[in-house]
Amino acid sequence: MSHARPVSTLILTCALGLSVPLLSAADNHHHHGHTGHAALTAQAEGVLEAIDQDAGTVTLSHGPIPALRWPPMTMDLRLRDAALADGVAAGDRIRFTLEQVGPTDYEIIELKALD
Ligand SMILES: [Cu+2]
Repeated sequence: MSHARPVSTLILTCALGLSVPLLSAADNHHHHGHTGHAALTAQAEGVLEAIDQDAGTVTLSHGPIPALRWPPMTMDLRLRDAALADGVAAGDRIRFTLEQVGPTDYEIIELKALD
């Protein structure tokens, strides 16, 4: 393992990069707080770097995610359900779906290994 870069710094970078576009998108959207609004989700591919079963998180390297305006990066993400990591292992190429759960907060709601 050669994880020289602290993951927390990378998450912060990710969140900072997101805050401005998300705020302006919210302004344009005229959101009135009604329920039943579809959650923002995005699908992407990457490499699973590590699984933390106890914390319910994974570390992954993902390619660009245009829907979120994310550049390629390595980051930690929370699993909606820890069982999502049952069929995958560190080093697997994966496809995953993120759902936005807060202003700069995302959870993995689907995760599966690619061939
Ligand atoms: Cu990221």
